[in-house]
Amino acid sequence: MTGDIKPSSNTGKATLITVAPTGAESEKSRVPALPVTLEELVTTAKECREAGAAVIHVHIRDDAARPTLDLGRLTDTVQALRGATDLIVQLSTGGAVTDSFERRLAVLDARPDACSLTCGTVNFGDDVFMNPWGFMTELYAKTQDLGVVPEFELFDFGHIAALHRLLAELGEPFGGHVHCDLVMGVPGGMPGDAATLVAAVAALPSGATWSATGIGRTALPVLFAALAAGGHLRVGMEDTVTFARGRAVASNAELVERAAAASELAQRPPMSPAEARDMLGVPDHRG
Ligand code: KMH
Ligand code: ZN
Repeated sequence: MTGDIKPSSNTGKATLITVAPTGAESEKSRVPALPVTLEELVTTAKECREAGAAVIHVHIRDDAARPTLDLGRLTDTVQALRGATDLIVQLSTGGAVTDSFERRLAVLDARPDACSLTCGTVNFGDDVFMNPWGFMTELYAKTQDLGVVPEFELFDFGHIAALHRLLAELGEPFGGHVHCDLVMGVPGGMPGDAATLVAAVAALPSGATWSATGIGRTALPVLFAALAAGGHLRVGMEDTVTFARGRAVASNAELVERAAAASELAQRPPMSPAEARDMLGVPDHRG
């Protein structure tokens, strides 16, 4: 199962920065800076593009700021983000832990550039984030049919084994390139530390590129470990709402700015969306 990708294989290359601005877990009433309306999301997207992001990982909310997978809203969101920025628009197919498989599959009908695809079930705090094999394969086949580029979300080592099986049984993804995101530090998933990151990267499929994100207080250790190991970065208020001890995140843009500054220090400056499309095999559907 162990791939031959080297932890340093991206060294010297630009850094892909993905912003995950909203998520499904934080409440607007507790986190006022969270972008929940379409207008707030578009403003956030423009600021984050300016700060160095190339991909936006999108969860949306309803009029009461609750997570929703309403197809009309998702379609409008894809169009609005495409109209306002050149970011790669990646819709979440994870949704909230309460969302049905049917609604999660239907997300692709909003025709995003890309989508998340989680490679297994994981304990998720007090909840369970369900991704059984049958759902994974149906979702993957639908990405291939509709021409949506999947990003493989890996919360634990078993997910890496499931990714190998998925590729072996269903073939390569649309776009021809495998890109993974290590989601670390979820209570119930793999820990967010350097040793775990290096071990996970060593197990990825040969030729895959990868990003990493650390949830909560693992955000910075994972960010620095990912840069040191030659990986790419995901940051945003989906994953952390604390900028430093005792100081709330003021905006998604400041998280992207911090990631971009760290990338510059590592001499791997942020990648443009056009460069990211080339690396990930994502067509440009704008006009
Ligand atoms: N909200 C989590 C239950 C994804 O976007 O694909 C799932 C999640 C993963 O955020
Ligand atoms: Zn998500």
